[in-house]
Amino acid sequence: MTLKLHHLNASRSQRIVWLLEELGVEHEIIHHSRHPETRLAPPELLDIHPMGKSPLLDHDGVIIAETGAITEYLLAKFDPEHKLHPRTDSADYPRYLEWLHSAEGSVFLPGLFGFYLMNSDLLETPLAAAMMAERTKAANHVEAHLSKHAYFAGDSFTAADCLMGFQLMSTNAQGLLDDKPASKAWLEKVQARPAFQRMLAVGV
Ligand SMILES: N[C@@H](CCC(=O)N[C@@H](CS)C(=O)NCC(=O)O)C(=O)O
Repeated sequence: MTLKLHHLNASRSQRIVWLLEELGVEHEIIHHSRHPETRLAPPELLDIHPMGKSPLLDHDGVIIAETGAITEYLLAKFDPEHKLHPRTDSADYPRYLEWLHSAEGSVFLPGLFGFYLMNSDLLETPLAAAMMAERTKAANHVEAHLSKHAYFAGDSFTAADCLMGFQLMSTNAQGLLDDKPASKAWLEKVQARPAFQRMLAVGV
């Protein structure tokens, strides 16, 4: 069995590096570097998948793109004891699924749009203001949830925490968690995990 992750530096592919470390499954990381000016992925990723983006998982020659799909695939194959994902009959399952997909959906998209608007020098526009309002709404939603629950799916750490981690780390790096004590406390807690530290050692 061979399991390879095509990982792009400074990207949300680090969520899968972290998940692989949490799973403890043997794997290889293939590093790719962003173009220093455009910040785009190198063209060699286009030889692997038509979208040319990272993460890309290669399991025995089968290529899988999209973080949520890669996560569900890895858990189905390598987490038979459900240590990192609740069983479908668990009360935590609906919340788990919702956060797993929020990490690339409604909670994440306003920040991504904001990044594109900033790069295009369009921050002083009604669209940028609308995106900022959406981003604030999402950050408040995360904070309210983490004020009541230890982890995204409930009382236990799951893959949803790995996926939401990038969102909270980047929000924190921009100083936007300064008035969000529950989000900050969650971040400190998960950053102390050995698998998170191993992810950092891989080079994010
Ligand atoms: N929806 C995809 C997004 C993948 C994606 O956009 N990856 C970014 C890294 S954060 C990328 O490869 N960007 C470089 C490029 O588009 O050239 C997922 O969930 O994996």
